[in-house]
Amino acid sequence: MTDSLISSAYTQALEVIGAVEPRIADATRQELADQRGSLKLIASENYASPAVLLTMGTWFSDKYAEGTVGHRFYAGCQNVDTVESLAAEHARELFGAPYAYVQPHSGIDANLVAFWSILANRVESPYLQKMQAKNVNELTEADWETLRGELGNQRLLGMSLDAGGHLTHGFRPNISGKMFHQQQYGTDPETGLLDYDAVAAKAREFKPLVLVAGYSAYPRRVNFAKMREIADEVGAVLMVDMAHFAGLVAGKVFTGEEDPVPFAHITTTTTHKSLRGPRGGMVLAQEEFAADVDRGCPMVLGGPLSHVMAAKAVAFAEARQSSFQAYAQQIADNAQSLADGFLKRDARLVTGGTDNHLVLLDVSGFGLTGRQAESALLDAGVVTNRNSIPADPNGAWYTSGIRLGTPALTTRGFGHDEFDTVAELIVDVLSNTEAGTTKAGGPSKASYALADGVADRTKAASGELLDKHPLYPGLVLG
Ligand code: DSN
Repeated sequence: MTDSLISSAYTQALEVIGAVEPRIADATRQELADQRGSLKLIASENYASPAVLLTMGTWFSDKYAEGTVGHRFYAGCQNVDTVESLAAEHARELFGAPYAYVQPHSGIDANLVAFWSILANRVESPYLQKMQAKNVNELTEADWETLRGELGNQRLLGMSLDAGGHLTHGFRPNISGKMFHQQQYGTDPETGLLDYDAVAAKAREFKPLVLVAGYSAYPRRVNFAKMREIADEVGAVLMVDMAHFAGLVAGKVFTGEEDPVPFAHITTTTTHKSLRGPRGGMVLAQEEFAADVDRGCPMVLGGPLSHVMAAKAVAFAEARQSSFQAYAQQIADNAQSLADGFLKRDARLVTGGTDNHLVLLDVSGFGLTGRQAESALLDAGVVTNRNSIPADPNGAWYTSGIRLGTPALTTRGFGHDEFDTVAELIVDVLSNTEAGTTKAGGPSKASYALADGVADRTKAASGELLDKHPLYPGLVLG
């Protein structure tokens, strides 16, 4: 697609939108300017291609298509069938999966589909059929108690949030911690690394129905063959949430025992992180779970977003090109450069480094909470998110960490030198930020003071990098 075609497509689209609600057209233009002008280091974000973005803005948005390909609850779904079949076919080929379900709207939805499928597949319960037809958000504590009892009090073991797991991996307040009795595994307190023997010991003792592997803030690779061995030993289903690193699997950076798809009974993902597709979710499964996963909609999901499924197909087609493998390798190389950049400047990283797409910077050495660090960095045009570190004394709200990922800036063309400079800029900002005090004069976990001039010099330095690697270089809005 030529630059002028993309420019004119967006210019004209914004004119059409602006004629109805100019403030939305303005906000859309501003969002592009903001994304172009800041260092985006949020590990779960990326920049989708114009082809993926354009695919989402069509009349497929107007079609209801509950059900599955060839088996819909609405008439007139022949073109949605084409779209969904193509997206699933690309996904199966890309990941070598026997079965792909491309309807989930998000990662949480994909995980919910996986949980209900595992229960439906492994537990005989007429009550489950009844519950599957209900809106889970309306269930009370008493309903959950009854549900857990009716399902034989099934158990789930997942990685804890502060060790890098996700809310949906059995965090007690999340639905995953309500439908199952849950326990969590952490990481080694000394090394911060996953301790497979400790996971196995916990699994032997707890005997979960579901063992969840995968993470959203763990800066290391996981051996999924070992996780499967543990699951098999205790008769558990292995579910892997690869949302963060799906792009590294698709791009063949994670192969062999680091590729979850051959080892997991069910693999879930989002499609918009390192995979660089539209915002959405997906479930990959071994054949034995296919029929249960297929009932995701309408059992636990609303009608599929056909325009997003179309964009998933386009993104997966992109990820099947050899250039995506080079991109994925560069994501991992860049994370290494970023980690090295911090370590040589004496900053502390959880686990001492990275071998995936993210680093977790412990900001307590700068005398800051994650919240203070996140805010000071944002003032300097560096977009990150605060994150708990293992056994975090500041909890999940203020935190002691900053999570930084390389997928987005790698899309812009950043390489080793640029990421070394990014580490230098971040260390400069944090070294020049002081924690504030509360009104009562005690230490504050939120307020901070960034020294004069630091934000300006950071923006000037990052501006040079961003100008060298423009976002959507040929896109000029008229
Ligand atoms: N929100 C995603 C992330 O940032 O990791 C996970 O849900």
